Amino acid sequence: MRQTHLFIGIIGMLFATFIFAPQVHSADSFTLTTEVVEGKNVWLPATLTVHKGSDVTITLTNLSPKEHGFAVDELGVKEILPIGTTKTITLKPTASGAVKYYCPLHPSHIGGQLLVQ
Ligand SMILES: [Cu+2]
Repeated sequence: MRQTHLFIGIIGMLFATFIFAPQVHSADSFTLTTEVVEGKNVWLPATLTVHKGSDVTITLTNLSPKEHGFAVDELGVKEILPIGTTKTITLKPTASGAVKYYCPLHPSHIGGQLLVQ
């Protein structure tokens, strides 16, 4: 009986270790589209939560009737997407905080941010 309790205790501890172990995020991936919403060009989603030091993959698709771009100055990213095209980029955030992304072709285009944790 004592051995059964010991066995259950060990299994419980292993289970708890597995469940409560810190989650390690080594990769993040997102799909963004540029669209026209209420007459304004927008990248959606506007906020991407990513993890410092992880490889972030972003697939960009331009669904609007104009050419648009995607740029993140801090990470050296600048892409131009002709109408109806898709590009996949990868980046690796190295510092925590909010990093702005925007369309380099249209200052009025609503961009967004990467929240690096
Ligand atoms: Cu644009």
